[in-house]
Amino acid sequence: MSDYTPRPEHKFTFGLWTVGNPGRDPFGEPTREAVNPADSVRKLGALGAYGVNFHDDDLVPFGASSQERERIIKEFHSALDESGVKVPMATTNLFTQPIFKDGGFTSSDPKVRAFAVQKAMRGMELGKEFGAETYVFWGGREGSEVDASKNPLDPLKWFREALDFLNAWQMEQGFGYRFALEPKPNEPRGDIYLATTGNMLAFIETLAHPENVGLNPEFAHDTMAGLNFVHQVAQAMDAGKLFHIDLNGQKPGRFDQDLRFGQEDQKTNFFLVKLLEDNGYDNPRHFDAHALRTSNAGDVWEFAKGCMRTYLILKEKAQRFNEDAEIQGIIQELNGDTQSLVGAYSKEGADKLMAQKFDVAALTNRPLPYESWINSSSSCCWACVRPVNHRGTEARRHRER
Ligand code: DIG
Ligand code: MN
Ligand code: MN
Repeated sequence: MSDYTPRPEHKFTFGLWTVGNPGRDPFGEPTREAVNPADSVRKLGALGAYGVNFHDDDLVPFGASSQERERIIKEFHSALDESGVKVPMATTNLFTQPIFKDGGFTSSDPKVRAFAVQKAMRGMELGKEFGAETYVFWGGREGSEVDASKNPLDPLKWFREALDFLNAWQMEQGFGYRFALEPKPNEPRGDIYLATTGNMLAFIETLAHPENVGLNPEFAHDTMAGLNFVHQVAQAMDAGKLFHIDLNGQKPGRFDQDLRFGQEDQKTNFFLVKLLEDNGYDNPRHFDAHALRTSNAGDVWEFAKGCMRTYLILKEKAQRFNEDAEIQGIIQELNGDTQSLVGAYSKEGADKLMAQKFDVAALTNRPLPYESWINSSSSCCWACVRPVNHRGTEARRHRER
């Protein structure tokens, strides 16, 4: 029997806002009691999680007194020390308070923009209090419903100004943060600026210090945009910018469901885990997901266990995929010719390429046995990719194979 027990070395992390989500939604009141951040830390530690992340307001409520802030910080430190749970990432809530109703960094009001930058500075100080190394920026309110309201170039200019200021400041403070920008196409705004991983990658290169600014792509967000999330993550990885990742479940064409990792598109989840593990991704596997509103307090921790267990099952399936002789035989047939006939430019290479003769008919008719895959004895690998243990005859068939 495989061991799907999460351990800190797996680097699974959860936001306080995930396991602490009280079940409120736009159409309904909370279905669960609020969870004390220190209790979340202890329970996540007991489940084998590596870390916990927070928005500033998740830990220290907006407007809390300095005495309350000190008490909370002391209690949180104790829980972290007792459990060994780390704080790899922190971020700022620039989306709940009404002041940000028309944006924080991209508000048309310069005082609101300045207040948002100040709040982010204080959030960075709080994150550094607990050793956070990555600072995420998700612009939940950085968008519009009325494009007549502002020149679309201004929000980009204002967002850049905020990030360049905050990066220069945190460098001067010696915080050593890496910034991870998180795209989303819409919700809660009608449209959100810098909507996808590709938009963010291009935007990063316009910043004063792009070197320590990368991506925090989220499974649900690029999926909402109708994109192949694995391809998005691969491009961030190719650019050396996959600083963090938000894992969850999502049906295409729906609002941001933030479902348990593996609850929906397990095939894409499989290829995502395969991409991360095959390429040595070594940053946190962050579950930015919520238990269903129907879950009671106990079921929330089953949700947390399910996120981590799914990842470990898919990680094992990816290893089996890579070791399966029949699957690798098909891949060899498809991709066996690994040479490059173009390569780095040279005059000789160009002359040779111009003179080369190609057998277009043969190249056109080369077999691409994608369909044969499903009929191979390994085809049940798609079945056994499902993050569940097979029962009865299916289990025996898998064991005997
Ligand atoms: C939403 O997907 C956002 C917020 O939860 C948070 O700012 C960020 C970090 O995971 N994801
Ligand atoms: Mn989301
Ligand atoms: Mn997220």
